[in-house]
Amino acid sequence: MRKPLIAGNWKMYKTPRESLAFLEKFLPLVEGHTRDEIALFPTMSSLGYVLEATEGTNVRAGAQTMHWLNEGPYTGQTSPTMLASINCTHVLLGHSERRIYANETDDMVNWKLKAAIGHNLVPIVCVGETMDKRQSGLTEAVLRWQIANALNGVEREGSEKLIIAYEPVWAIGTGSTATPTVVSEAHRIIRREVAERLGQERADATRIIYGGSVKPENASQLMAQPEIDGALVGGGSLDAETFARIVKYSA
Ligand code: G2H
Repeated sequence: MRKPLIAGNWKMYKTPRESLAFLEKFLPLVEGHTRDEIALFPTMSSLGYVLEATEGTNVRAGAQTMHWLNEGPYTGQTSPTMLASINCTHVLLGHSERRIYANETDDMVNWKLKAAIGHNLVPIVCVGETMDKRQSGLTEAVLRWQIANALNGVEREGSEKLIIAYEPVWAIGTGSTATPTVVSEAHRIIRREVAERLGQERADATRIIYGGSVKPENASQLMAQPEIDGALVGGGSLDAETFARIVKYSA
């Protein structure tokens, strides 16, 4: 039984003050909600405040990225040790915006995943094809390649917390959500590849969530698919009431 995860990726939005104002509205709206896990991914400047304000609630918080090393001369970076030291529990890895704008490679995602596992963080590895690749019939090849590289050298033991987010690049922030059928097919490809790398049992237990223009209007249809174990929500997570409706799959 895979418990769904509904995660809000705030990208480069919200000051600490705005983050806390969101929580003041959001926490009462989802109080007592246990059907799904809920997590928020604020900017690094807000993360400490959000972690403190969500302590003891049913809402977790994580980082949008991290470095794979524990410390060093890497200006602008935050390490897994630093995240763990502020009781941060989750981390997004390889989001397509990191791959595109910060030149994050499959190798880096792999190093980061191993570091996250080593620090007992919940890693959410993002994969997804561009429209170009989909139109060239290369969706399966891209997804298998990204998963195979991310999991290179990752052992079954220790990968219990692994979550994969399928985020087709063409559906991100565009308003055009992938249909439940398209998403389910992609999730099946991903699960098969995870099974090849980590065994069927681990693959069956691994949550695969969908991201790309998830909104209250399409959440229930997506979440009704047995292959979809949750959502990674960008734009739809910025407003407390809207995100609470997504958490409750209520249009
Ligand atoms: C995909 C998603 C959140 P949005 O990036 O990770 O964003 O819901 O705005 O498409």
